[in-house]
Amino acid sequence: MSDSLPPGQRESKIFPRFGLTPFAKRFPRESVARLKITGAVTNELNLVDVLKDLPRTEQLSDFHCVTTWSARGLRWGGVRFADFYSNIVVPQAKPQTDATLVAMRAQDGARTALPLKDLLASDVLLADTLNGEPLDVDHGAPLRLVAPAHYGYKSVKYLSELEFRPPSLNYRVSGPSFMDHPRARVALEERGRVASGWLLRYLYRPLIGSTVKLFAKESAKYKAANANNTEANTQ
Ligand SMILES: Nc1nc2c(c(=O)[nH]1)N[C@H]1C(S)=C(S)[C@@H](COP(=O)(O)O)O[C@H]1N2
Ligand SMILES: [Mo]
Repeated sequence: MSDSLPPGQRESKIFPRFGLTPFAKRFPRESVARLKITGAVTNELNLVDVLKDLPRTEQLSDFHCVTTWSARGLRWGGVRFADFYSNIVVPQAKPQTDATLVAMRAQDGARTALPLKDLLASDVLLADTLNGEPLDVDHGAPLRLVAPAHYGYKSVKYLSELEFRPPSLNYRVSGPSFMDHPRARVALEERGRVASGWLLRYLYRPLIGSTVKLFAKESAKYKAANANNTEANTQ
């Protein structure tokens, strides 16, 4: 967190549920935090209750969506990715030394990647709480990545798989590949792969309002349907 916002960002008073429009209707299939560790590792892992027994931390950070809205001062709780990596991934999965890129996948089908060195930064978390409450489904329950120095699309919600791989740009991403910069650092305005960052500001900004509305509408529908199910189950 700092006083001024990164280039091209504007403060949003709310922290909206957000993403590429096809994802508005998609939700996690399960509420248990399971995480697969796959790829260039000696042992693939199928972890359940991922953060159990790991050192917990809380941090305040701003959240910057590539479309230019920023939510400020979010208090995330969870485990530092670096602690998860050194306590679980290294001893149990034994990644190969050239596995320096991590492809991330989510229960809703979202996918992106970050270099391992970016994930090992001290402000990158595997988070399961927000502002002192368990994560809501809107913001990524049961488990999400939080990488505040990178645009929001790297902070994968409903995280389900980490694939360790040798570096290459050929991993598949959620949307058109030009929209996914390999590092997407906010401070350098790395919004997309080809177009210059400042140009994308003007292309993305007009889409914010309708996207926020769509994501909120689908979330309300999903929550209403779930409330009915829960009622039916308890009768
Ligand atoms: N699984 C998943 N992760 C995702 C998205 C998504 O649609 N699905 N959207 C991304 C985008 S573009 C942003 S800005 C943030 C939004 O996080 P929020 O919905 O908690 O505000 O999540 C990112 N991670
Ligand atoms: Mo975003």
